[in-house]
Amino acid sequence: MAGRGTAQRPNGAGAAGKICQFKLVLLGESAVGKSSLVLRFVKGQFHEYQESTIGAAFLTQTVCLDDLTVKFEIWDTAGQERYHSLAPMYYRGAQAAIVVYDITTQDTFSRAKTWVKELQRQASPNIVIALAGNKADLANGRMVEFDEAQAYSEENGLLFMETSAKTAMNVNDIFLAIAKKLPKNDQAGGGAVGQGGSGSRRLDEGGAGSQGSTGKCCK
Ligand SMILES: Nc1nc2c(ncn2[C@@H]2O[C@H](COP(=O)(O)OP(=O)(O)OP(=O)(O)O)[C@@H](O)[C@H]2O)c(=O)[nH]1
Ligand SMILES: [Mg+2]
Repeated sequence: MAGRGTAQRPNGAGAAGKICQFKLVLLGESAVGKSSLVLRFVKGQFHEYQESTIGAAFLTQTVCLDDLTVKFEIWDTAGQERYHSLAPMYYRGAQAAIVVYDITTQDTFSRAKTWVKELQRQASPNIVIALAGNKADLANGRMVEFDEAQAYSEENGLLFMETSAKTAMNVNDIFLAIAKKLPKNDQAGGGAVGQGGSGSRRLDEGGAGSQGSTGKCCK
Protein backbone atom coordinates (compact mmCIF):
# COMPACT_ATOMS: atom_id res chain seq x y z
CA MET A 1 0.00 0.00 0.00
CA ALA A 2 1.49 3.30 -1.00
CA GLY A 3 0.48 6.14 1.31
CA ARG A 4 0.90 9.55 -0.21
CA GLY A 5 0.56 11.62 2.92
CA THR A 6 -2.23 13.92 3.83
CA ALA A 7 -3.16 17.44 3.05
CA GLN A 8 -5.78 19.86 4.23
CA ARG A 9 -6.87 23.15 2.89
CA PRO A 10 -6.65 25.94 5.41
CA ASN A 11 -10.40 26.24 5.65
CA GLY A 12 -10.25 24.57 9.06
CA ALA A 13 -13.26 23.73 11.16
CA GLY A 14 -16.63 25.32 10.65
CA ALA A 15 -17.83 28.17 12.79
CA ALA A 16 -19.16 25.88 15.50
CA GLY A 17 -15.98 23.81 15.45
CA LYS A 18 -17.76 20.57 14.61
CA ILE A 19 -15.92 18.09 12.45
CA CYS A 20 -17.43 14.98 10.91
CA GLN A 21 -15.15 12.32 9.52
CA PHE A 22 -16.19 9.97 6.73
CA LYS A 23 -14.45 7.16 4.92
CA LEU A 24 -14.70 7.50 1.14
CA VAL A 25 -13.40 5.03 -1.43
CA LEU A 26 -12.69 5.54 -5.14
CA LEU A 27 -13.26 2.58 -7.43
CA GLY A 28 -13.07 2.10 -11.17
CA GLU A 29 -11.04 0.70 -14.05
CA SER A 30 -7.35 1.51 -14.26
CA ALA A 31 -6.49 4.85 -15.91
CA VAL A 32 -9.96 6.39 -15.63
CA GLY A 33 -8.47 9.12 -13.41
CA LYS A 34 -9.22 8.14 -9.80
CA SER A 35 -5.85 9.32 -8.49
CA SER A 36 -6.04 12.42 -10.66
CA LEU A 37 -9.43 13.34 -9.19
CA VAL A 38 -8.05 12.91 -5.67
CA LEU A 39 -4.91 14.87 -6.50
CA ARG A 40 -7.03 17.68 -7.91
CA PHE A 41 -9.35 17.68 -4.90
CA VAL A 42 -6.66 17.43 -2.22
CA LYS A 43 -3.77 19.38 -3.73
CA GLY A 44 -5.29 21.31 -6.63
CA GLN A 45 -2.84 19.66 -9.03
CA PHE A 46 -2.95 17.57 -12.20
CA HIS A 47 -0.20 15.38 -13.67
CA GLU A 48 -0.32 14.38 -17.35
CA TYR A 49 1.78 11.33 -16.46
CA GLN A 50 0.11 10.15 -13.30
CA GLU A 51 1.55 6.82 -12.14
CA SER A 52 -0.74 3.84 -11.87
CA THR A 53 -1.62 3.18 -8.23
CA ILE A 54 -0.17 0.16 -6.48
CA GLY A 55 -2.54 -1.31 -3.87
CA ALA A 56 -4.15 1.91 -2.65
CA ALA A 57 -3.28 5.41 -1.50
CA PHE A 58 -4.68 7.27 1.49
CA LEU A 59 -5.27 11.01 1.66
CA THR A 60 -7.51 13.34 3.60
CA GLN A 61 -9.30 16.54 2.75
CA THR A 62 -11.92 18.66 4.41
CA VAL A 63 -14.87 20.61 3.09
CA CYS A 64 -16.98 23.10 4.99
CA LEU A 65 -20.76 22.92 5.09
CA ASP A 66 -22.15 25.94 6.93
CA ASP A 67 -21.08 25.37 10.57
CA LEU A 68 -19.81 21.87 9.94
CA THR A 69 -16.47 20.63 8.65
CA VAL A 70 -16.59 17.34 6.81
CA LYS A 71 -13.29 15.50 6.79
CA PHE A 72 -12.94 12.86 4.10
CA GLU A 73 -10.58 9.95 4.70
CA ILE A 74 -10.01 8.98 1.10
CA TRP A 75 -8.92 5.55 -0.09
CA ASP A 76 -7.81 5.75 -3.71
CA THR A 77 -7.76 2.14 -4.90
CA ALA A 78 -5.76 0.59 -7.71
CA GLY A 79 -7.88 -0.19 -10.76
CA GLN A 80 -5.69 -2.89 -12.23
CA GLU A 81 -7.51 -6.23 -12.21
CA ARG A 82 -4.84 -7.94 -10.11
CA TYR A 83 -5.80 -5.68 -7.18
CA HIS A 84 -9.53 -6.39 -7.41
CA SER A 85 -9.51 -8.78 -4.45
CA LEU A 86 -8.19 -6.00 -2.19
CA ALA A 87 -11.15 -3.70 -2.89
CA PRO A 88 -13.47 -4.99 -0.12
CA MET A 89 -10.86 -3.96 2.44
CA TYR A 90 -11.28 -0.39 1.28
CA TYR A 91 -15.04 -0.20 0.70
CA ARG A 92 -15.95 -2.12 3.83
CA GLY A 93 -17.21 0.42 6.36
CA ALA A 94 -17.01 3.27 3.87
CA GLN A 95 -19.82 5.83 4.10
CA ALA A 96 -19.23 7.05 0.55
CA ALA A 97 -17.85 5.82 -2.74
CA ILE A 98 -17.00 7.49 -6.01
CA VAL A 99 -17.15 5.05 -8.90
CA VAL A 100 -15.22 6.52 -11.80
CA TYR A 101 -15.34 5.82 -15.54
CA ASP A 102 -13.78 7.52 -18.54
CA ILE A 103 -16.33 9.09 -20.89
CA THR A 104 -14.12 8.14 -23.88
CA THR A 105 -14.23 4.38 -23.15
CA GLN A 106 -17.44 2.36 -23.04
CA ASP A 107 -15.71 -0.55 -21.27
CA THR A 108 -14.92 1.63 -18.28
CA PHE A 109 -18.63 2.49 -17.96
CA SER A 110 -19.52 -1.22 -17.95
CA ARG A 111 -16.85 -1.78 -15.30
CA ALA A 112 -18.28 1.09 -13.26
CA LYS A 113 -21.71 -0.56 -13.32
CA THR A 114 -20.13 -3.77 -12.03
CA TRP A 115 -18.54 -1.83 -9.17
CA VAL A 116 -21.90 -0.24 -8.33
CA LYS A 117 -23.52 -3.70 -8.18
CA GLU A 118 -20.72 -4.99 -5.95
CA LEU A 119 -21.14 -2.00 -3.61
CA GLN A 120 -24.91 -2.42 -3.53
CA ARG A 121 -24.49 -6.07 -2.54
CA GLN A 122 -21.52 -5.93 -0.23
CA ALA A 123 -20.86 -2.44 1.10
CA SER A 124 -22.73 -0.71 3.95
CA PRO A 125 -26.44 -0.46 3.08
CA ASN A 126 -26.46 3.31 3.61
CA ILE A 127 -23.38 4.03 1.52
CA VAL A 128 -23.64 7.17 -0.60
CA ILE A 129 -22.48 6.30 -4.11
CA ALA A 130 -21.48 8.88 -6.69
CA LEU A 131 -20.74 8.09 -10.32
CA ALA A 132 -18.10 10.27 -11.98
CA GLY A 133 -17.79 10.37 -15.77
CA ASN A 134 -14.23 11.66 -15.86
CA LYS A 135 -12.14 13.17 -18.69
CA ALA A 136 -15.07 15.40 -19.67
CA ASP A 137 -12.47 17.69 -21.29
CA LEU A 138 -12.08 14.99 -23.98
CA ALA A 139 -15.64 15.43 -25.22
CA ASN A 140 -14.53 14.99 -28.87
CA GLY A 141 -13.74 11.37 -28.10
CA ARG A 142 -16.92 10.76 -26.12
CA MET A 143 -18.20 7.15 -26.17
CA VAL A 144 -20.56 7.29 -23.18
CA GLU A 145 -23.51 9.64 -23.49
CA PHE A 146 -24.29 11.94 -20.59
CA ASP A 147 -27.99 11.04 -20.74
CA GLU A 148 -27.29 7.31 -20.59
CA ALA A 149 -25.12 7.66 -17.49
CA GLN A 150 -27.59 10.05 -15.87
CA ALA A 151 -30.54 7.72 -16.49
CA TYR A 152 -28.55 4.79 -15.08
CA SER A 153 -27.66 6.88 -12.00
CA GLU A 154 -31.27 7.89 -11.42
CA GLU A 155 -32.41 4.26 -11.64
CA ASN A 156 -29.78 3.27 -9.08
CA GLY A 157 -30.03 6.22 -6.72
CA LEU A 158 -26.53 7.49 -7.44
CA LEU A 159 -25.22 11.03 -7.50
CA PHE A 160 -23.88 11.68 -10.99
CA MET A 161 -21.53 14.24 -12.47
CA GLU A 162 -19.19 14.42 -15.41
CA THR A 163 -15.82 15.61 -14.16
CA SER A 164 -12.40 16.59 -15.41
CA ALA A 165 -9.40 16.21 -13.15
CA LYS A 166 -7.49 18.09 -15.84
CA THR A 167 -9.62 21.25 -15.90
CA ALA A 168 -11.00 20.78 -12.35
CA MET A 169 -14.57 20.74 -13.68
CA ASN A 170 -17.00 19.41 -11.04
CA VAL A 171 -14.22 17.93 -8.91
CA ASN A 172 -14.87 19.90 -5.72
CA ASP A 173 -18.55 19.80 -6.58
CA ILE A 174 -18.84 16.03 -6.53
CA PHE A 175 -17.16 15.78 -3.12
CA LEU A 176 -19.34 18.61 -1.84
CA ALA A 177 -22.50 16.91 -3.14
CA ILE A 178 -21.47 13.74 -1.31
CA ALA A 179 -20.74 15.70 1.87
CA LYS A 180 -24.23 17.20 1.70
CA LYS A 181 -25.87 13.80 1.24
CA LEU A 182 -24.04 12.04 4.07
CA PRO A 183 -25.98 11.56 7.31
CA LYS A 184 -24.69 13.91 10.00
CA ASN A 185 -26.26 12.42 13.12
CA ASP A 186 -26.79 9.12 14.85
CA GLN A 187 -30.37 8.70 13.72
CA ALA A 188 -29.66 9.39 10.09
CA GLY A 189 -26.53 7.28 10.19
CA GLY A 190 -28.50 4.23 11.25
CA GLY A 191 -26.74 0.97 11.97
CA ALA A 192 -24.33 1.26 9.11
CA VAL A 193 -22.15 3.84 10.76
CA GLY A 194 -20.85 4.75 14.15
CA GLN A 195 -19.53 1.38 15.30
CA GLY A 196 -16.25 -0.39 14.96
CA GLY A 197 -14.44 2.47 13.38
CA SER A 198 -16.67 2.67 10.36
CA GLY A 199 -18.82 5.57 11.44
CA SER A 200 -18.71 9.26 10.95
CA ARG A 201 -17.10 10.81 13.99
CA ARG A 202 -17.51 14.14 15.61
CA LEU A 203 -14.16 15.54 16.63
CA ASP A 204 -14.06 18.57 18.86
CA GLU A 205 -11.95 21.40 17.62
CA GLY A 206 -8.40 20.82 18.72
CA GLY A 207 -8.97 17.08 18.76
CA ALA A 208 -8.86 16.78 15.03
CA GLY A 209 -5.68 14.79 15.17
CA SER A 210 -7.45 12.01 17.03
CA GLN A 211 -7.80 8.89 14.92
CA GLY A 212 -9.70 6.85 17.50
CA SER A 213 -11.56 3.87 16.14
CA THR A 214 -14.87 4.58 17.79
CA GLY A 215 -16.90 7.66 18.43
CA LYS A 216 -20.15 9.41 17.91
CA CYS A 217 -21.56 10.71 14.72
CA CYS A 218 -21.90 14.43 14.35
CA LYS A 219 -24.60 16.26 16.23
N1 LIG B 1 -7.53 14.55 -20.40
C1 LIG B 1 -7.65 14.06 -19.17
N2 LIG B 1 -6.77 13.14 -18.71
C2 LIG B 1 -6.94 12.68 -17.45
C3 LIG B 1 -7.98 13.12 -16.61
N3 LIG B 1 -7.88 12.46 -15.43
C4 LIG B 1 -6.80 11.68 -15.53
N4 LIG B 1 -6.22 11.80 -16.74
C5 LIG B 1 -5.02 11.09 -17.22
O1 LIG B 1 -5.34 9.71 -17.28
C6 LIG B 1 -4.21 8.91 -16.89
C7 LIG B 1 -4.61 7.96 -15.78
O2 LIG B 1 -4.94 8.72 -14.61
P1 LIG B 1 -4.87 8.12 -13.13
O3 LIG B 1 -5.36 9.17 -12.24
O4 LIG B 1 -3.53 7.52 -12.87
O5 LIG B 1 -5.91 6.92 -13.25
P2 LIG B 1 -6.32 5.88 -12.11
O6 LIG B 1 -7.77 5.61 -12.28
O7 LIG B 1 -5.85 6.34 -10.78
O8 LIG B 1 -5.50 4.57 -12.55
P3 LIG B 1 -5.02 3.33 -11.60
O9 LIG B 1 -4.24 3.91 -10.48
O10 LIG B 1 -4.18 2.45 -12.51
O11 LIG B 1 -6.26 2.63 -11.14
C8 LIG B 1 -3.09 9.91 -16.51
O12 LIG B 1 -2.23 10.04 -17.60
C9 LIG B 1 -3.85 11.20 -16.25
O13 LIG B 1 -3.07 12.34 -16.54
C10 LIG B 1 -8.90 14.08 -17.13
O14 LIG B 1 -9.87 14.53 -16.47
N5 LIG B 1 -8.68 14.51 -18.41
MG1 LIG C 1 -4.53 5.58 -9.43
